[in-house]
Amino acid sequence: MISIKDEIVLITGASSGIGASCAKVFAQAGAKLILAARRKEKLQEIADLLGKEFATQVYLIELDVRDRQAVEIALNSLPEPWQNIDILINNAGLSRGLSKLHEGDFQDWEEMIDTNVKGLLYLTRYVVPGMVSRGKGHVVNIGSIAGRQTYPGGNVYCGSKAAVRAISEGLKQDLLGTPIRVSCIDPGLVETEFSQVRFHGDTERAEKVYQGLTPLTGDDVADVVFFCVTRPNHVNISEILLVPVDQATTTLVHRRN
Ligand code: NDP
Ligand code: 8X3
Repeated sequence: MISIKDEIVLITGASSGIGASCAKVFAQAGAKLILAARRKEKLQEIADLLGKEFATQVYLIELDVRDRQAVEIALNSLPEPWQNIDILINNAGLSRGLSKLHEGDFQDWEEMIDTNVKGLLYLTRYVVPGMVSRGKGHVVNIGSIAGRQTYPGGNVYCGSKAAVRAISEGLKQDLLGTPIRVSCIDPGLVETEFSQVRFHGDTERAEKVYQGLTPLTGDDVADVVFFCVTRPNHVNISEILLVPVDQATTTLVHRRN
């Protein structure tokens, strides 16, 4: 296992769920964190907690990853000690709705594609050149089981995550010959704010997604991200699919009630 002490880790979507769990696991190991999301007050709470618990140095960016110019400005205006990003965790993402494609909502589609695909591309495009010129770096993209298996009503979300998978593979190929590593982590059901967001705050519907089964937690996924990043430098874990024991495929799940 390699040490990530004092490495600079940029995590998008760090205000909740998997991103917040990644922040904790990397803080515990002594990394310096750049945390990005739209809800700065949530980021601030996490930074305060990590500062108290692990004396973590944290730099916060209030950022909408869909806004290319904002991404460019945020990255170009990083204070000097924060500029050399060692690890990029492209985690910001969301699903909206579960409609049939031919009845789908245009705004939902745009939100998913702009966040999950274009946002990930923007971050990657602005961060990876520095990694290449320094000869050091790791990009971890959070994909999904949904990028491997489409389910009814999943159409555009599944398409966006299939794109994450293809983009991760493309980036790995394009970086061949450099020491930069690229991993795509594809979780199954993880209980976070994900379903709340998908169903626009309908808590009852969101809770049903996890009813009668034991879902993954954000911490479970963060452990896997941490494992990938701390392998020896010559080892690249290209992809991982992790699911709860109660989930076999996107639609085949075991519920106890
Ligand atoms: P959460 O809703 O708990 O977290 C999503 C994070 O993404 C939040 O921090 C949110 O922050 C951020 N985010 C959303 N849109 C934007 C944006 N435009 N700009 C910046 N940040 C944004 O869900 P999860 O933790 O579950 O989701 C994290 C990733 O994991 C996503 O990519 C999701 O697709 C993926 N995933 C989730 C699974 C699950 O079952 N939960 C399974 C497989 C993959 P804010 O609102 O403050 O901007
Ligand atoms: C989230 C998992 O199956 O709800 O990516 O789409 S799923």
